[in-house]
Amino acid sequence: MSSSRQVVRSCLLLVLFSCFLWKRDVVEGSHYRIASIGAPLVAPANITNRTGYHFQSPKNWINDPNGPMYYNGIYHLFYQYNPEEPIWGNIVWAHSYSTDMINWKPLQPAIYPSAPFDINGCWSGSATILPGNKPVIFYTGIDPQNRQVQNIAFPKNLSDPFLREWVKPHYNPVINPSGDVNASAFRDPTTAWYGPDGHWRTVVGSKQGDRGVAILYRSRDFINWAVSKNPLHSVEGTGMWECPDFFPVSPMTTDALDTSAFRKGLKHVFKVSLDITRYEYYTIGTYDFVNERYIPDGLSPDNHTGLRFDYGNFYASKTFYDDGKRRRILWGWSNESDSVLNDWKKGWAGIQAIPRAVWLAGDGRQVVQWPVDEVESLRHKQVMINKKTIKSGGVVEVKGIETEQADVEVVFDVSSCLDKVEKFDPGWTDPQKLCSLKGAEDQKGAEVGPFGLYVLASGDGEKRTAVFFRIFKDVNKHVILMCHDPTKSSKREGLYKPTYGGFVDYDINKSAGKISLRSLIDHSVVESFGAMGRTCITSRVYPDFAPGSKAHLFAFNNGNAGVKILQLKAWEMRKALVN
Ligand code: DQQ
Repeated sequence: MSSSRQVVRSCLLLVLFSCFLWKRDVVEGSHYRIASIGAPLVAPANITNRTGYHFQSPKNWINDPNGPMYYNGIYHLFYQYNPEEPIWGNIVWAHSYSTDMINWKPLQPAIYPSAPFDINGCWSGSATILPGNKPVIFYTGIDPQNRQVQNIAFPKNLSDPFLREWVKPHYNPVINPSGDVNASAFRDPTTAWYGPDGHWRTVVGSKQGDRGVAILYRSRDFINWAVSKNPLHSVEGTGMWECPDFFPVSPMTTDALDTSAFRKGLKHVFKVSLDITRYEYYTIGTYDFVNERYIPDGLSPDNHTGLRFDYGNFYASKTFYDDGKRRRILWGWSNESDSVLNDWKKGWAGIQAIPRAVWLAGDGRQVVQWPVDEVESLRHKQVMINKKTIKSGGVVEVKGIETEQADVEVVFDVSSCLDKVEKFDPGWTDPQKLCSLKGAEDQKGAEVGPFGLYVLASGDGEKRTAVFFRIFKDVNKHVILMCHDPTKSSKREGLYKPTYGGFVDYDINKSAGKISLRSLIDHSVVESFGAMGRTCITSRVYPDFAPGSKAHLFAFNNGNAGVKILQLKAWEMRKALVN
């Protein structure tokens, strides 16, 4: 190769590599340059693989959900948004509202760089409703020295039902990175909670060396904040804690609690988004109010072998208490796994997963999640399959509906073969690796499973995303693995197609051999809920069907033992009105 061609080639590689870095959200240095504040969000760009009922913006880049809240009968969702390009940068808080969390209307950006305390970017944060029904936003601003500081903003006019304009008091920032706090790792304040001592508290994500830290602050008036002697929680070796979330749950009922609920016997959930793995982990534990500490239960390891809301592409999540329907709602961002080049071609990047109700499981060992009921209003034409056995190596096609935009609920019955399952190796501690190792096809030693669904499949089944279970026997209990395998989802170049997996902590014997699976399918996203929401996995896939051909849906079984579909219901989904 001539040297000039080599130079051109290296430059091209360099450009592509830097795009990749931006894309993975690793580089979050921010230089603010934006011309279009206040401009209405414009019509959709290219519709290739664009979702039909997931939250997204008409064009450009979106990431973290910010400050979700329910206020005077209206749901608000803010989100990290680049008004100019389909890559991360120029970050503002875009704003949409809804009455059902499924259909959304856009408003002008609520918060955008305008003052020294946020001139280099308005990063993630949350909303709190203060006494007198007054919302306040807490967010991270990037100041002229690129320090991360915490600011507040209030609605300009409380009688505007849409809370269109937000005002930032001149006394911002209200929290500075003082003492030995790392000013470039100090962000994402949580919804504040009100303690019985008359103080508000919030935590800000940070790191000290390699130790992930949730720094705790206290305030009487939401303006003057004092740092607590100890962090609320910290764990060595976990790196930067982004988007912490902290909320109470009740071990007695599935009823949700306001973030400030405080009484004996409550448990708390503490979640962090780990910058080094780009996955989230949560624990369930006790909030020791007197010593200002959160102590995770021994049951849930507090590091990257821990519990996850979602074992797939789901990050920077945030919950809020919906006092309209008395539930806690979880929002999470699902990044593209398409090539950056294609994001540019599409003109958009990033979606929010369907909001999920979240509550503590009856056994107290984990949380359970379920898509908000409102999504069912999009259910349209329905088909059903009852009591059908899928023999080893067989498939059953779900016919009669369009399945590119669908909701599927299936209950499998494996009671007849639970005594035949293969042996579990206790060395298999990483479910994601196990899913890649075993795959959806593997029949070597496979007795019960892999069985599940092929979604977004071509008619010949060659292209497909597999959503499946595989069951093993440990010494005295069954071990259930749930996986998403998108390796055959598309033949297009440059896609990131990781296999995802999680164990399902579920006693299949107690349910007489039955296990359920629900998948929300929407063009380029598949969100699956195993065992009624005990294990959840989200994947982004980009099926490249031949022109004019449609997506197909199959139930499959690649284990040796026959598996019965007790009941399968599938609905075509209507398009939601999204922004
Ligand atoms: N994204 C925001 C940060 C946050 C990160 C910047 C998580 O505030 O830590 O867009 O995705």
